Amino acid sequence: MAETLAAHDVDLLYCVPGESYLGLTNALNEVPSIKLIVCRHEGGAGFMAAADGRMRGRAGVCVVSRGPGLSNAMVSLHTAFHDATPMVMIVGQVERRDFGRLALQEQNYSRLLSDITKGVIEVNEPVMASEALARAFHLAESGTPGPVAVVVPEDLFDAEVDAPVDLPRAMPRSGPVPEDVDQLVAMLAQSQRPLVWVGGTLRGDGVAAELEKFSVEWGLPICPTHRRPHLFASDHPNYGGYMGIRVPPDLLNEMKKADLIIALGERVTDSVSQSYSFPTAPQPQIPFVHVWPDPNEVGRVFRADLGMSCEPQAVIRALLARKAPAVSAARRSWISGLHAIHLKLMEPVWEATSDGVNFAAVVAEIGKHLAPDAAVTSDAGNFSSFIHRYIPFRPGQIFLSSVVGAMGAGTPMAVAAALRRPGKQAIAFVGDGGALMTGNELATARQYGVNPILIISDNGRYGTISMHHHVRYPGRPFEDATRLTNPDFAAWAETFGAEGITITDEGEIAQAIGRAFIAAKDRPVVVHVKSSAIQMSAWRRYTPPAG
Ligand SMILES: Cc1ncc(C[n+]2csc(CCOP(=O)(O)OP(=O)(O)O)c2C)c(N)n1
Repeated sequence: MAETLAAHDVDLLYCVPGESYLGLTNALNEVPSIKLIVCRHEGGAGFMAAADGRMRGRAGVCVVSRGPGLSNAMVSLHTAFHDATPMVMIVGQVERRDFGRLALQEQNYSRLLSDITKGVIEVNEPVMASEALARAFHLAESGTPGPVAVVVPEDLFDAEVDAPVDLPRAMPRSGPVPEDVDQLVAMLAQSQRPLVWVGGTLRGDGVAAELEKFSVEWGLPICPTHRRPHLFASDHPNYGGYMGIRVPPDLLNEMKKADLIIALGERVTDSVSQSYSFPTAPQPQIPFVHVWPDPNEVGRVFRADLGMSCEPQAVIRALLARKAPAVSAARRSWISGLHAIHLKLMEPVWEATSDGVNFAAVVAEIGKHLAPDAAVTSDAGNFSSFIHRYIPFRPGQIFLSSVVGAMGAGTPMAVAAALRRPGKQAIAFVGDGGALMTGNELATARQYGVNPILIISDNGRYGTISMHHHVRYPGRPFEDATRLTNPDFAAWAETFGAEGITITDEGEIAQAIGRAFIAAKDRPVVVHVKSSAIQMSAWRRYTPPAG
């Protein structure tokens, strides 16, 4: 199995050790090309593997023990499944002779993981182990990418077999059929106001440059979707706005004047479709083209006018091979109108806050320090709205997060980014809630000598939930359901051997953030920001009732 992993180019293997797979860690002694990264919680290990899968476009790999280990890791499988991220999770199972006896930590993984994996492969014959892993990689990476679990009984790891290592299988890539390209060309020719949404399965060598060329030659506004802001340069004149959760009304109202939506490699979830209202599900109110590398996904929720089950990059290439019509004046003004709204929304202006730092000011300052190849990760929470509003992302940078909104992803994903991209910036944004869910992976960063920067927005509560409470039950008290008593996060950081920095006032931001980037040259950094709770998000403020 160790050799099969190496044959699949696995070089980092995330784990929390377990007695159920000792045979594998023992065998890894003989495969030095694989580095084992021992984490502090299986949720952290799983999020690191998911981040690795997204960065490489190949399955990230995680090994966990049965029962409690796998249960801890499930949050990452859920994330990878929804996010269409390739991932392989190896699970050490009870010995074969004990199957079904409810032996220590035994679980039925085919049942348990059926809704959060693409497949569960149970290996019961040693001779099948290599083949099972090769199949798992293939399943994880092909079609709609996703997580696959490989369940291996403890005794099987020690069995001697004479079986060849199963090699990686050729990845089938599908292109568009010519008739569909003709139809798309005709739809584009008729459209005055198209929108192109780009999402997570838009991938492949050179895709950023091709997308840029496509947008210019065909006169198209490009809108990165929820949590994919790095797919198109925010300052490019064809950038048509960020299609995230709750698009601000000024931008959304303009977007709704579109007469064609082309979703390229975007599933079009409720987050992106503004709760299935744009486009409306199941019947889109405007012509809708859906491109996704899997026929089971195209047409699953929306009745697309044109459904193309192929690689989104192949569609871009097919259109670049055709002659684009001249870009009309109407089209130009549509694109520049959208872009102007986008620029206006991104302007670095914010109101003063009296109960702590406006997190907008911190995020905008970090944006100034980001290298062209920086990795930025985000946990789930309202603080992330500032990232999408105030950081002008561009290709070359990478943004990692749980698109399905799992708290706890931000810190481990930054550790994984720092491990995968040595010497490059890795910045995690987390809330005070998420910070203590997986912040312990700072120890993993220390252990392996990588230096992510964690920016913790401490507003003293699970702020997102406060906001939802406030919106849904106006006038009703909600503080007790969401308030948090927090540690001194800078002091907490120091106990890991990280640099701890605290920001309590806007006047301190520039100096503190500058110091953070310098300190990260030789150790991890935690910046504890005492954030305003009144500034609930980048778009919404709250006025607490008197008294
Ligand atoms: C693992 C997990 N548990 C619970 C939730 C529900 N949830 C979404 S946002 C949020 C609060 C986040 O609080 P914090 O990290 O402090 O960030 P803030 O919203 O205050 O900016 C919660 C509890 C979730 N998304 N993921």
